[in-house]
Amino acid sequence: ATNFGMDKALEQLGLKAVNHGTSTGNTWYPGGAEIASYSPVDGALIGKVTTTSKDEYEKVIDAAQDAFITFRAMPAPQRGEIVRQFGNKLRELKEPLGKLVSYEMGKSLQEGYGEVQEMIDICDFAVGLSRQLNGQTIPSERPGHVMREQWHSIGIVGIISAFNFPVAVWAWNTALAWVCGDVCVWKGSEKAPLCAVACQNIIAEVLKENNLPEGISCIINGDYKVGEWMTKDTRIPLISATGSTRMGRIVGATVAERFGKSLLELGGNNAIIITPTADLKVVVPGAVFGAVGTAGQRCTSTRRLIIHESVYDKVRDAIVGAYKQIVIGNPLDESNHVGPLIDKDAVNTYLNAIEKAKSEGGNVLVEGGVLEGEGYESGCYVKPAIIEAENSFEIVQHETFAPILYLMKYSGDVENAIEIQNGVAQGLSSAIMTNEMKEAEKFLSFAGSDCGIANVNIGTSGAEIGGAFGGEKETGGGRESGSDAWKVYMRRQTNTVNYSDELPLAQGIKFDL
Ligand code: UN1
Repeated sequence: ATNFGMDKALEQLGLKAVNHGTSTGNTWYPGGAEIASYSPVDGALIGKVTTTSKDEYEKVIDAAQDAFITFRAMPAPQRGEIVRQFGNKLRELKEPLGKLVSYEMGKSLQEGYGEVQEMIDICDFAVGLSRQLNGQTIPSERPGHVMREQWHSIGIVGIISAFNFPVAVWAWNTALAWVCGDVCVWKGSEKAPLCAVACQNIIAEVLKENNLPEGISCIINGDYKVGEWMTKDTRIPLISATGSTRMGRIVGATVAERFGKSLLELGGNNAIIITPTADLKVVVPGAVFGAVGTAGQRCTSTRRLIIHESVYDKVRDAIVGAYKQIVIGNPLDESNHVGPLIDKDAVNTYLNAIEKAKSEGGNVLVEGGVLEGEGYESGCYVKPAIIEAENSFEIVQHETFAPILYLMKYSGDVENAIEIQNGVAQGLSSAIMTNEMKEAEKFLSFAGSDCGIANVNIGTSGAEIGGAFGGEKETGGGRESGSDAWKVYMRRQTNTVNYSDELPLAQGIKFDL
């Protein structure tokens, strides 16, 4: 039994008390042990999902391999039509799916809907892309020759995703992979297994209505061992993995060992530089939403504010003042700003990080802590904290997936702030707040931010799907979503065609027989 009108949403999404966690589309496999999904919102059991056996995994991969042979032969715009229908189904089910995301993961309902909107947007993007998987022609140095580049489907794409975006990250990958002619096998997060089943139900209906074979969209469920079957599997040419740097290091090495390709989307340690000319009207909402949105559990969450000493007190007071307005509570109630963390382990990690920051000399400006009492029974609701810290603190160098914001000062030129901003191992998202054109351009230049995302006068989180999403250094280097990120889902082929009657060799080489 669930509260907050969730019963209806679960029914609309075809979810039951116990669900199969293994599927090749419209075929579902019974699986073994069950993973129970408890809501961090109220601690209630939402449902259970069975895990995939090795035997079933083999059946899934067989189905995917077979489906690939059919699917890659379908014209790309026709595959785009499938994705268009999928996007329409998502429009119809935005409310229940957004609610499930909010209830199973804990993010605010607005953000749950926002996540489904990202799925819809990437579908639209992919539909257009399905007519633009263009290669280029290249001038040949030889007479009577042409060179060109083609993009071919790659095969099975293995997707490993995290709890924090339990539906959108899958869609960023699948919508592109499908128009590219690939088939997908998805291991969703064990912390949000019902989201994966709900998504599979939606796409399965589209595939059935179009008489498409099993294997185009597959899900598997289980712990890291199930993920390892995929990362070691030479039948899967591309693994797209989103999660911690710790996980990515293992996945990247395993996939590289067998010469597979990996697209890694790992941790961030995102900062906003606040310069003397920064506009507080922009700074405060940007920094606060960045730090407390999704309870600080986005890869793009704002973790550090690097503030010029001349405006430090003013900015600090404004941010601390804004934190007093934050309402923490049931994320399904739209009057609350911040919901719970994903689980009690996350709560402990959050508490430990605050202790660590204090022991390293951090000065707490806004106290953290776990909320108790009515409405907070799940034990997962925490207070967003603000701590004055040094960039060199070990805990500041580390990504803690929780609403903890570190404040630090810089003096002198923007170069000093950029050095602090770049002085971490991660390189996902970054921002500068300034009205000085030269500062903004320096920040965006080759000598500026070293991150995959660099923004001016907007915060670090809330990227649109149209851009390539991802980052450098320990963030893993992968790019997904918009721009030309689709190319990683295809294999590139260079063609040279000779339409002359001679065989001139390249580089002017003569080879007379
Ligand atoms: C993530 O946290 O894994 O830019 C992705 C954002 C979202 C995506 C975050 N569009 O915050």
